[in-house]
Amino acid sequence: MTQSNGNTFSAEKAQQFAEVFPDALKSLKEADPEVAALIEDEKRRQWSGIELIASENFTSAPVLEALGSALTNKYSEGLPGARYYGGNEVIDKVEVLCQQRALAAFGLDPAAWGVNVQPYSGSPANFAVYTALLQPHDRIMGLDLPSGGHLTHGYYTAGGKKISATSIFFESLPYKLNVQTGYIDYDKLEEKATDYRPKLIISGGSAYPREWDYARLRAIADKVGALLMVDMAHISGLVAAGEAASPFELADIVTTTTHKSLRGPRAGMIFFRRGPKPESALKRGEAPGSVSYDFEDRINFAVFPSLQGGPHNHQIGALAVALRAAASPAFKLYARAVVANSRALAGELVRRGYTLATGGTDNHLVLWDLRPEGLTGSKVEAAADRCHITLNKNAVVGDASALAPGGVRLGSPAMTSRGLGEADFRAIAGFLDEVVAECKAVQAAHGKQLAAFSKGLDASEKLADIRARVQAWAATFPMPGFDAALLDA
Ligand code: DSN
Repeated sequence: MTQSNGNTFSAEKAQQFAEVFPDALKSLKEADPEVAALIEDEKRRQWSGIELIASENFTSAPVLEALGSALTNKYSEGLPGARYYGGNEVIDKVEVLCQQRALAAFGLDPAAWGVNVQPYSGSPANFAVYTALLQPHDRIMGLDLPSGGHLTHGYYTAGGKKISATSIFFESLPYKLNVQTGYIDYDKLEEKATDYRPKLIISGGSAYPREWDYARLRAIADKVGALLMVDMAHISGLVAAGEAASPFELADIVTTTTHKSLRGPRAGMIFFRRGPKPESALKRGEAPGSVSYDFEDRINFAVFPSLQGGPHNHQIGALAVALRAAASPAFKLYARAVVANSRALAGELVRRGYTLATGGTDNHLVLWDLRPEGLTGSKVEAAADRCHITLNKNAVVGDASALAPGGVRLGSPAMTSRGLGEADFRAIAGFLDEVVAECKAVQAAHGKQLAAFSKGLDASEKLADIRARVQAWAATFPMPGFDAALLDA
């Protein structure tokens, strides 16, 4: 037997190998047609619909190649140069390269910022920061989940049931939106923080369509003696490209996922300040140059050994590939288009008479308030799903119940990765307008009760017609990551 690298094996060895590991060199399709077929189905789903989940993206073929590589085989607990396993000379290079590219992508000076690229995703990254910098039951303040915050920033129900581990292991008090404007209520936040004295204030969210006022957050954190962490997961691609304000000017710690607007593999990163503290960060009595940040060892220790085991080296390799791309001029054009497209979508919805939270957007997402239409987010999500338009229900400011959110969240990163421009996003607003009109008609005919309403959606010829047109339209755009022409018929 001869492998393509020229190595030859005796017939006996080849036979033994085939017996003990028959699938070792087969294609997925040969070895496991069932899973292969499901992957083909998912690729077809992604390619032939309109993907508007604000936290999703379509990553590139090289990122997928690194993600599906032999890097996944290696254990490498520890950090480059200090591992608990042998054989890490190559993995060390991969991780160091990833770290260097992470700092370069965000324009950071390695003397002032370090990064840990091992978190498996955003939630583990955030919990590692809390584990590193807080004591159990220390106080945290983050944007409330119904206001567009994230579970990991702390969440308990109105009845006091602690939902997020952040609220179980630490004490959390949310800050909220101004119900009149839909913008973050920084004055209230300051008032609450002054009373509550949190150790950590978290900025960042999953459904906030506006810029963050980092200067105000820094001032509040300084006033109450808190650290400031920015979870930039949603906007990290925009930050890398200079299309959103950089949190690095003012934050102590910055966390992110890597698969949203950054368009990498599913993973997480923690950036931490290092080196001497600037004068602005010194406490009374501390001489300039005499005090350094102490985050690095604590964060690295929290990631491993406190919380995680072996790093997912295939993710780290794939992230290195994505970060190289994120530093390119083409990515800057992409991020600019993400914001322009989101604004075009928002503008067209407003032009058609719809209501958006805050009236518009500064970033990659639009929060559409459907209450004036007499609809819930769940109903519009269900109707859009039947048209192969993927979006998600979302609370909007003033919602009485988190169980029946009054809006939907729309995002531009994924479809912008397929080359769509502003006119195309206005066309998407047109499809959404049709979906909402039909949703209203079905509700009028079948009533608000979910089972009857769902039956009405299933029977709607109008929705079937929209689906056919959406699929034909979506298939006219290029697809990153794989060749749609090669999908099984
Ligand atoms: N689940 C992500 C989102 O949709 O925003 C946040 O982690």
